[in-house]
Amino acid sequence: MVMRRKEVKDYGTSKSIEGSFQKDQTCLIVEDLVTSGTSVLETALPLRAAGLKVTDAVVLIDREQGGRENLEENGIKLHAIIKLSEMVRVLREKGKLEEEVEKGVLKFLEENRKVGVVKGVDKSVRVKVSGFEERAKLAKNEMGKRLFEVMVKKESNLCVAADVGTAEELLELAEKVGPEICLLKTHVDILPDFTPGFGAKLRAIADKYNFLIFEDRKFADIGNTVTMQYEGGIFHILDWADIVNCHIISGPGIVDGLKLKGLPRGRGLLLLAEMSSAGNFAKGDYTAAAVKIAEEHSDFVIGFISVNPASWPGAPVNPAFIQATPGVQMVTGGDALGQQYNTPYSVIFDRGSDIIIVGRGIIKAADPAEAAREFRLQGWDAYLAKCT
Ligand code: S5P
Repeated sequence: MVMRRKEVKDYGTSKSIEGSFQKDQTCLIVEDLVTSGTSVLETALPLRAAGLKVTDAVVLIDREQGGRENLEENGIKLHAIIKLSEMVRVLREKGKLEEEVEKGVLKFLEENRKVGVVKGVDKSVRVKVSGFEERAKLAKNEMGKRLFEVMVKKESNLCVAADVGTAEELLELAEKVGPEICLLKTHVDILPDFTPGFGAKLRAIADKYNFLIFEDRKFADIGNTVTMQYEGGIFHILDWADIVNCHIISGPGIVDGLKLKGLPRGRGLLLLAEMSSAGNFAKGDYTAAAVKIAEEHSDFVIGFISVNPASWPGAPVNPAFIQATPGVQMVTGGDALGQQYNTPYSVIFDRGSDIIIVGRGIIKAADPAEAAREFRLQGWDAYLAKCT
């Protein structure tokens, strides 16, 4: 028997699957009940990623709310001991349930027969999603277009967050994960051994493996100040980062400022429309404002850092924009400092994102190259599933 840990607190050392198993063995999932199938799918993901075959799931109760269909779409046959509608019928026959309760339950089931994997997403009204090739043609910014093209060429919608301790480690990591990624995300201000030559070294690796460089600077100041922060200081971000991002807390002037420097150099900008951390304030009107600013600056803005763009008012938003989502691990959970994780499938398929941003799930893995490959496959499969 193997067990999936629902919450993996320390991703560096703990394994998400407990128990003794070998690659290619078949694993049966056992759950108490199934509603939409999300929980079973979230269990299947890391099991499959570890090389186990998952083809069947046994549950006691099928609540008949789309679980069977959702699982079948993901190659898992559901075996339920009893359906909820049968259960209430038996209980009623044995005089253990009031007729009114039985009717209420049956009415609820009828009204909620097919739910999507994520609450509020009705699969029956899901719109067909355009592929990245088509969307590349819509992108107004050259860097946005290039990113779509790299994704298609490499069959990768994986961005690695290279939050390692030194510049040397970062360059080593870039070599290892380079073949699997479309984007490498950096935080240069955490590197104690940063030198002016860093940008050129990273650029050489990016060119070798055909990925883009995204400095996660999260600019947040007024337009005039960010022009200096972008171009100057010791990091000279403008010289080597293809893409940067900014908060919109200071208003649209920040985009004007960054655009002034970045657009002539062919760079692109992502706006932080949502955040992955618990209790953050980037939601509702704030998110809507980010979309508006992006539309007004679509020559420079290539898309958003987002968490659940499928739930935005008026979604889906303009397909010319790319959605990139942090807070991704093979299992849902979080860290001790507010980070919240969703699975690649849930991020791409259910929440309507395009790119998964994965940090510790890859950089703390025993074999980052192998972990990157696994995340790439999961992310790309979810994208393909969405397109069909
Ligand atoms: O809302 C956000 C936005 C970003 S860019 N939440 C985030 O976690 N990020 C970044 O994504 C964060 O700075 C880090 O570099 C990465 C997530 O890393 P992980 O180790 O939690 O996967």
